[in-house]
Amino acid sequence: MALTGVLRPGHVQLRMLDLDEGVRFYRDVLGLEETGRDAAGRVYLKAWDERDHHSIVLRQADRAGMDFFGFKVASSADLDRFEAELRDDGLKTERIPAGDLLETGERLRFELPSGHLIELYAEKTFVGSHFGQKDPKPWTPHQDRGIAPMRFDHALLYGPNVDRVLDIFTRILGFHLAEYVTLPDSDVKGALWLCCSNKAHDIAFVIHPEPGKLHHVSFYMESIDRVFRAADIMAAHDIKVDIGPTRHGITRGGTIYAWDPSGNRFETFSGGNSSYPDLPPIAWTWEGLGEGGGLDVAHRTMHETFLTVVT
Ligand code: M3P
Ligand code: FE
Repeated sequence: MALTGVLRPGHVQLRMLDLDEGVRFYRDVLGLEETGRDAAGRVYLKAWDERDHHSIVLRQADRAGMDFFGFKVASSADLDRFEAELRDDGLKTERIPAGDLLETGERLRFELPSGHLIELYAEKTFVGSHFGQKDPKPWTPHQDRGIAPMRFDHALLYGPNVDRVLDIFTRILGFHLAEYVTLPDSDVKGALWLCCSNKAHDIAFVIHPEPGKLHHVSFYMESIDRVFRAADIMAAHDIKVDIGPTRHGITRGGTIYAWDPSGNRFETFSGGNSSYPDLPPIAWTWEGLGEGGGLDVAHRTMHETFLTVVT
């Protein structure tokens, strides 16, 4: 297998100020499918093209944001190997027993120097999609229910020590840097788009004084047409939109940034470039991010909310 070690983003747990309202949004407006509820009251959901048990976990809380981000790894031997390497690097790791998250094996958890909890796990129950695995049909009604993204795609996280985060992801976890932004009049990398696959990115970071912050969780749409359809559905449900529809120069993805009812930003994202570990990263200046259209190709400006509104 060419893809080894960390395979893909697997799940995020999000905090909802009103869980029922959050479930109505993620299930009925975004169009994810509810796959379970646990004894702690958490609600599990997946998108129509995802085949593992869940990708989004919602829980009731008194502040919004993200509890943790999990990546699926190829084998439990990878958990042992990454645990040893993370510890050698001075990071504290913790094992969370199988079954703590529904239908999920043991998780290896550590805190990044940016203040985010990252988890690695090797096992999650394969529940399949409505297409089935044999002679799949080309369409099922599930892919037209609500905004209906294909999958959870990535997250953009805000916090300090982005230089250490880059080192941990590239040297230990085997990611490559696809694109980055340097800070004004500086060659310090202040924003990173990191990949464990050959997608445009699997996780991204922007430097920020407060640790552990969420900028957005992103959902992959089949086409830019579906991003425009998402804009219609957002309007019909009075969902508050931040930016878009437009294109990001960085990743070249079609996008809308909008807010869920708890104030967590989410993105409907389509297309985007591809990346490979042998290619040098694409470099953006701070001016390139704003006036150069890195953030918003159509408007070529820095939106104030991009730097200030996080949960
Ligand atoms: C993304 C993202 C920016 C480009 C972003 C591309 C923020 O998919 O993470 O939103 O300049
Ligand atoms: Fe994004």
